[in-house]
Amino acid sequence: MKQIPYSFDLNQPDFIPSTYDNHIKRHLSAMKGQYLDQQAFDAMMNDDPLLYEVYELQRPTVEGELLHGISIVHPGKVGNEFNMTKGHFHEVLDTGEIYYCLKGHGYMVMETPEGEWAVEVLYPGRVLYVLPRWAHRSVNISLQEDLITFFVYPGDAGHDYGTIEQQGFRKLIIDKDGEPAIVDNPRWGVSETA
Ligand code: S6P
Ligand code: ZN
Repeated sequence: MKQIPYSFDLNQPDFIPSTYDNHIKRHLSAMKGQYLDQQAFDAMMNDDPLLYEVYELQRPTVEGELLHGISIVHPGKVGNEFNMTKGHFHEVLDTGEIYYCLKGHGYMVMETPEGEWAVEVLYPGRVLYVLPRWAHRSVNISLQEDLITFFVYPGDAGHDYGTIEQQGFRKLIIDKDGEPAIVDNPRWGVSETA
């Protein structure tokens, strides 16, 4: 881990950081219970495709530090739902996060424990502020291009994946006649993994 200030490049077309410490790959098998179409999910599990990747610069997970890196959601669908990240609350719920979209076209699906929800559009040059308390999931609404975002959030934030794994998000993003549509998740709150 670097002990002096540093800089790095995010170059087109892939925007992979010129220096990084961790490369995380998430396959379909990491998303059990999150996609609505269970049959489509099971059929695709033979190949267990790579859905998204994260490149992280490692920093101490303490207050005052900023964790940062690149998230890449590959194009595709499971049933008629677009590829997406697992999504999470931060363990320290009162933690915000900034996303800057570098490439592609996506939605950030967000919700609070109190039942509010929001969807913001991501496209190159667009900055998104995820407020403290809001769970967040990136969805790639292009079937051709990667969705690539730069993220930064406080070092002590931590991640709570369990809540989303158990209850899902209130809203799903589906392909409706070639257009992305925001629909209610009929299984919201119903545990698939318990
Ligand atoms: C971390 C930040 C992103 C996500 C990444 C993958 O707080 O929100 O780095 O980790 O987009 O999503 P997920 O939900 O699998 O962590
Ligand atoms: Zn986050």
